[in-house]
Amino acid sequence: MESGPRIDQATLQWLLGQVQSGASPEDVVASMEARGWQEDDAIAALEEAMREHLAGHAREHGLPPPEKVPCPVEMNGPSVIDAGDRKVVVLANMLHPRVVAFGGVLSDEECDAMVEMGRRKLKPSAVFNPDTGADEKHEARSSEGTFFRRGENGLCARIERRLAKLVDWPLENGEGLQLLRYGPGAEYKPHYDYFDPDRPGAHVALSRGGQRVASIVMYLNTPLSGGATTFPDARFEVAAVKGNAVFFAYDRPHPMTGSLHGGAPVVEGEKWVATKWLRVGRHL
Ligand code: PD2
Ligand code: ZN
Repeated sequence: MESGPRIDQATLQWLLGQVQSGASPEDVVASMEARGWQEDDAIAALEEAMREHLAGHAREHGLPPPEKVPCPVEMNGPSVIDAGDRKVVVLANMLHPRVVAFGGVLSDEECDAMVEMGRRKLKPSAVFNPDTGADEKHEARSSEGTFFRRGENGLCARIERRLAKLVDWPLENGEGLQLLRYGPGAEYKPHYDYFDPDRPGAHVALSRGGQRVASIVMYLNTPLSGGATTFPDARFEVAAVKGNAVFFAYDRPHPMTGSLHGGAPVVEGEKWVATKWLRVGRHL
């Protein structure tokens, strides 16, 4: 991740004073330009000042510092996003927790092909055990699943390129796709997707690209009933509709992100999803 320009303490304090006195970011940049700053440098300096400020605030309160997270769309931004080889629509956009529901991320044919590829290699789903660093079977997950390496085949590679463009996050920071099948009654109880850094096994997961900062769950079919992705803190859920997806981001490994989420029980029929997790750094 880029580190931005180093700014001196006096500039930092001046910038924070401006923000704290209620000046909008546009106003601050305009007054910096009036003092001879180039626009790009002014924006980078303001961003750095805000990062410093938030990291200091986090330290004071014993919280992990916030990381930069993907931002696929601003509030009241475009309703359609160009994801390279496909136009994707924005169905819902929430700031806290940070959740975006997308329509038409995958075509019907792509969904069907993913299901067929996954069907051949399904196993009972495992959960990362933060104490041992191993993936293990867990009662919270009654689905079956499998993984594809990044770029494992042409379809995975195409979807990965599209997702990277859609959420504007480097392809190399993405884990391979995970495919899950839930039968009737199967669910994924509410959980966080980040790794708890205080647990003994976390370093195993963190050694490959650092923290997870966002997840994208793509629906590969439409269950007859149930199977929504739920966000209990927001009392919000995203219905599982074939080809659609839900993106959610968490800027630090802490419940304050409100990113607790689950896969509600499938009431009737089955549910297939593909999940993409995005790391702060390159996942090698
Ligand atoms: O299948 C889902 O809706 C779901 C819900 C929560 C998937 C995941 N988490 C996941 O794969 O992390
Ligand atoms: Zn999850």
